[in-house]
Amino acid sequence: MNEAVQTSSTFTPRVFSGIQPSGNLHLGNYLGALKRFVDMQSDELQTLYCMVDMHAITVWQNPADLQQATRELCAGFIAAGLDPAKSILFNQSQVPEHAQLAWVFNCVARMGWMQRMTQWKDKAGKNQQNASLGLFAYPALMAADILIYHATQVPVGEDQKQHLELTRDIATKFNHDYGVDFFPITEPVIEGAATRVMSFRDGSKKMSKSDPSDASRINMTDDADTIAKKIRKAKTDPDGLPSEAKGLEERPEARNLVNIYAALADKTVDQVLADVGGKQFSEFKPMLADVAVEKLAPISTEMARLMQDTSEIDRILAHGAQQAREIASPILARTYEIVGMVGAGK
Ligand code: AQP
Repeated sequence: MNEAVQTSSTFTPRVFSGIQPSGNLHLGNYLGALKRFVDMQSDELQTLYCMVDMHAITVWQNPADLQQATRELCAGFIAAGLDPAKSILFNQSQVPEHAQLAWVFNCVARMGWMQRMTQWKDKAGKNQQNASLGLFAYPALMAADILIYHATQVPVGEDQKQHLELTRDIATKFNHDYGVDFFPITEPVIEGAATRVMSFRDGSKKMSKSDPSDASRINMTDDADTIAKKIRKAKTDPDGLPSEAKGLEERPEARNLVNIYAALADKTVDQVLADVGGKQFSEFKPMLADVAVEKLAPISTEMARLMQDTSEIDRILAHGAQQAREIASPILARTYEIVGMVGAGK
């Protein structure tokens, strides 16, 4: 047995999360995930952040675009404040243990569990027969991404809550089926004022990379003028801003803009409304544009600078993958051993 691997229910705290390199990073990814990744980076806690390129190919990706998006995402991670000396930054495909553990989890998870996933239903739409098998199995790979590191905490946006619950179900069933206490029951960390950033065009839809309307989102590569213009044109209602959060109920577009302001300004919604209650959107939108440009423009400038030297980005990713494999490899070996595979754990 591999003694280096923790097998008790008191797991050392460790953070893992990932983002797909499937297009431009947007404000939703930043506030729901990336900013939270940076907040959790600390000298006391091991943090692993991944460009999940294997998830990205569950829907068609042009190979050249995937390469560019993976490097750009890494540049975005660093520009937003992740430090390769403090956090392990890598792309998923360079750590084959993710796919290897995912196969074991494909044999633990049940078809019915996957069929209930709202992301599967949304992304496959009415044409499920034509969707990739990878898209269906996506949550088992996500469980492997997390559990291959025995990660105990996963910062994500609200939309990933169901996948995190499935990760917990897979860990529980594996532990139960094999009579072990091997995989931790991971906690989702869904915190902050903007855990679900909505589209600027429709307050009932989440801001997303795949929305055909560029005006629906702020991309992390947008310049200051574009950011200000998109905020100016964001859908709102005719009323002014309330002084208390309950005044935002039934007003999804207004609530979205206030949430974004609060998250960018590192304030609570109540603090923001205490300041801006009574103002019209014609006054509030320029305030929001100012804080958005102040926070986002330096990130996009730094991303562009980092992208001038992609060999340095590739070096950071290769080094991160090496560090990640040092953690993943003994956990995979022990998993194989538990499952009964001959030759494992040697
Ligand atoms: N609108 C959002 N608000 C808050 N958090 C969000 N996240 C995504 N959209 C929002 C969080 O970003 C992290 C990485 O997401 P992802 O790229 O891996 O996958 P996604 O959720 O599928 O992102 P998109 O933009 O919605 O992509 P498409 O359009 O391809 O579906 C996750 O933590 C997610 O919660």
